[in-house]
Amino acid sequence: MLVLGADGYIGWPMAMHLSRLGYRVVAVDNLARRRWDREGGTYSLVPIRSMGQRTRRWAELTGRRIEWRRLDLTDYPALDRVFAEFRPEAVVHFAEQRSAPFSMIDRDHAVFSQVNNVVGTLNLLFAIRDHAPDCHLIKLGTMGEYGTPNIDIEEGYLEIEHNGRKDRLPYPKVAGSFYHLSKVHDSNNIHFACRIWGVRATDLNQGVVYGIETEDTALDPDLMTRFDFDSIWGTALNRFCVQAAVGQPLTVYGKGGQTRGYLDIRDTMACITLALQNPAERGECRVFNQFTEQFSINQLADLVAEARAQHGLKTSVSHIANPRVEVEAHYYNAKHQHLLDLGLKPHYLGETLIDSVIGAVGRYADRVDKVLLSKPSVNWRSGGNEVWERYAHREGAPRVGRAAAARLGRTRVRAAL
Ligand code: NAD
Ligand code: USQ
Repeated sequence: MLVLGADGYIGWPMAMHLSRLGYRVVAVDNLARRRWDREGGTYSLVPIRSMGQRTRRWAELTGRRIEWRRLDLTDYPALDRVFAEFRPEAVVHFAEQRSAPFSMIDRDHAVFSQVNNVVGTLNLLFAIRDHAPDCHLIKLGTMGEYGTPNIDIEEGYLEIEHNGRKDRLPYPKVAGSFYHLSKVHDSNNIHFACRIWGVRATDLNQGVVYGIETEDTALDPDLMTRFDFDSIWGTALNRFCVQAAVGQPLTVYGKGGQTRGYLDIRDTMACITLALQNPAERGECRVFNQFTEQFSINQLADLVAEARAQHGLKTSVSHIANPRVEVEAHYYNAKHQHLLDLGLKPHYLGETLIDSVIGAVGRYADRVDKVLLSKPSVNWRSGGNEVWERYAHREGAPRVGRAAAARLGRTRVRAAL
């Protein structure tokens, strides 16, 4: 079993989870995410260990081995060698640039995000065709591929009747950033590979994931996974919990009616395991919407405020100018039945918010850098990255900022092409 993107927020807990279940796990990552952090002055609120330290600690505590390989998916010869060596039965693919704001900084970051994600996934499809044609590809897509249409969102496909004829076609996608669009392009490529080569694939359109504790990350501090809170990598819910903990108002962008699907990281583990244990057929491109509840941003802010109020703590909320171009009040009804049918037993945010997010944040509140938490740094119309610029000019700052970021983007894009 290959877990691609195994150094990431979800990938590391997933590698441990599958190892615990008895799979032989090869953990693959190019450590790009740690480089992007160094470049932008961002960091995980929860201290995290290197992959070498993590896998060693895992083996010490459980007697199970996770094999660790540093590899860039856009480097086809390297990917080809790993596939030829392991011929995996299944691949869980997390290894992409996953931040919408990062992809909107400038041309370089948009091009980089799409080349990294689309080329990486395309390479993977060829490696499967040539070395492991029976392998089940489990690909992390995103609910953001669909955008916010004014009709119900189905799971991947839509029955359409047009001019008296009917067909079942991929659901129309109107994504909201160059990052989200990279996932749409991936979905099209995966669908095509299933049709022409008989690849078996599950494309998981995942909602926003929250929480950092799984059975395995809780075993030892060396096994913890990352928690992002800055305006490039931190999701709204993570940011709200940290803002509240350090006494800053919660930054709701615009009206706050933006509604998305959400799930607990423990349910991510369960969903991917269910997909793995109930594989797609050869030639099938199966799409599951992977989330358990939907909330608007205003509802998230209220939930955080209510959870804190139970402990006598006050929380303030501010509606600030929206840096993104998105609909701020809309219809949203997304189906998510397939994983429930396979047996998913969801955790719910209202029941776990205090334990799974607020509690963890409280323990690390003294590590919070308020500059990173403050107003958004990337504007959808004009791009730029204000936070990085401020970091670049700070005394003792690492060599970060837009120029460095752009240089990195150019180098990586050239290398990938
Ligand atoms: P993450 O950034 O923490 O992890 C992604 C990992 O992939 C990083 O460790 C990075 O170094 C690696 N990577 C990126 N490009 C690579 C390449 N070319 N070769 C090898 N490794 C590469 O992200 P995450 O939050 O764990 O998300 C994992 C996946 O799930 C992503 O594809 C993301 O789009 C998707 N997803 C995440 C969420 C969420 O809320 N976190 C929601 C929906 C979908
Ligand atoms: N938002 C705020 N305040 C903030 C930050 C964000 O109101 O401080 C708003 C945004 O404008 C947006 C909504 O919250 O309307 C969601 O933004 P987000 O940053 O929480 O999540 P998003 O950019 O959609 O991306 C995250 C992950 C991404 C994943 C996606 C799932 O970073 O990898 O694909 O969630 S989904 O949203 O379903 O597409």
